[in-house]
Amino acid sequence: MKNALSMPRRHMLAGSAAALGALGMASWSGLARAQVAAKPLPAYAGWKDPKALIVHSSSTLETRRSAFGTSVITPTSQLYVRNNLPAPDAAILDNRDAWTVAIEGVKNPRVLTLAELKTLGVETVATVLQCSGNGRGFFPSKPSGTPWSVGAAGCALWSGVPVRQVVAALGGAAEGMAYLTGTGGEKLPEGVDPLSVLVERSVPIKALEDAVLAWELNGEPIPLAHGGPVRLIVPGYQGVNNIKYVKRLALTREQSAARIMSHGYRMSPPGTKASPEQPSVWEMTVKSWINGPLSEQGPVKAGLVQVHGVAFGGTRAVQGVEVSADGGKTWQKAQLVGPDLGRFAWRQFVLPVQLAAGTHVLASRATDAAGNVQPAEREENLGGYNNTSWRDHAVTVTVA
Ligand SMILES: Nc1nc2c(c(=O)[nH]1)N[C@H]1C(S)=C(S)[C@@H](COP(=O)(O)O)O[C@H]1N2
Ligand SMILES: [Mo]
Repeated sequence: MKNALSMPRRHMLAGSAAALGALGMASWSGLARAQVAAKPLPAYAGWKDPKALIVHSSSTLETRRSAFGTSVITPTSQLYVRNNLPAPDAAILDNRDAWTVAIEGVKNPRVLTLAELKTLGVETVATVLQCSGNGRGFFPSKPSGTPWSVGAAGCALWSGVPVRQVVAALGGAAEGMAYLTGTGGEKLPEGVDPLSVLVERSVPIKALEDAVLAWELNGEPIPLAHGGPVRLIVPGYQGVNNIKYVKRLALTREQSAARIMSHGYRMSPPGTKASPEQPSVWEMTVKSWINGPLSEQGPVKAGLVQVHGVAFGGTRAVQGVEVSADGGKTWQKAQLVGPDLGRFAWRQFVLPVQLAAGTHVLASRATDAAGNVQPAEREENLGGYNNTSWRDHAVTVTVA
């Protein structure tokens, strides 16, 4: 857990560096932890489980590594939250069925209410939702943005109407469309260029085969924090493409001109400036990490332990996972456990290991159905996106 301390410390520095001036270094990290623990959940997410979450800010809540457990679905009360703009007023949930989504770029464009969308089809998909900045906290370059560890991710069930059925009901795609573009329903701050703040993202049009306009999350109407009344789910694609409180869904010729599309969320090589020619964060790539045992709840007992974690392949199924108990020198095949909820969901894996007293570095490395192996090293980039490095995600456990 090499970054467990650097995150709260950095977080605290932004807030109250002056207050610490009088304190000795010994109380530094203890106070940092206490302050983070004391940070309350924001009102729109006040129903969440505070013990399972790290509150980075009112718009960034991270699931604790120790909270992921060994079953497949992440409970909604523990799921991370990331908002680029303040969430809309909760009043938008007063009459969910009256919420409208403008469907454009089809032969017969229409504004449909949620009640009307519900007549067009139903499908449920299990998918990993992961912020492209998950793992940013492990970048030594300290990119700006939330220094997430592993918890800007979860695996959840989304239920709604397949986008392909909505498109078919409206006469099919108009000619020449290349992208599926979703627009968030937030109220934009005044006095700024709307394109500089609008949450609008485009994904390649092929994504509409699997995309869903969802109204339920894990069997309940989607809470405001997660994009209710209606959210665009693009299974296997990085979090930012899954537009919350979606107001417009368009098939478009070009990518959105919003800054979050043109310059934000690009894989910009170090030393460059973000620009539209660089790859956007679209499909996720193969990744895994260990969730237990962890030393954060105290020393692990010598003897047999069940090393467990999660693995996913973006739009591809997980083929297998290997676990190392010696920092990546030797690997053993782990067992996939729990129900297989389809290629977009994560798999839990486990490997029984005998651990002697001492310090051990546990790592996991997943392979997807196309044979892509999770890399040892992260791909350096300005924004700290798409960190899939198994080395960065290794955990150090102290066995007593
Ligand atoms: N309308 C809207 N959709 C959005 C966002 C947003 O700020 N507004 N944030 C995106 C980002 S960056 C992520 S990682 C996910 C987070 O989803 P969650 O808060 O449900 O975990 O939503 C995406 N969809
Ligand atoms: Mo994100």
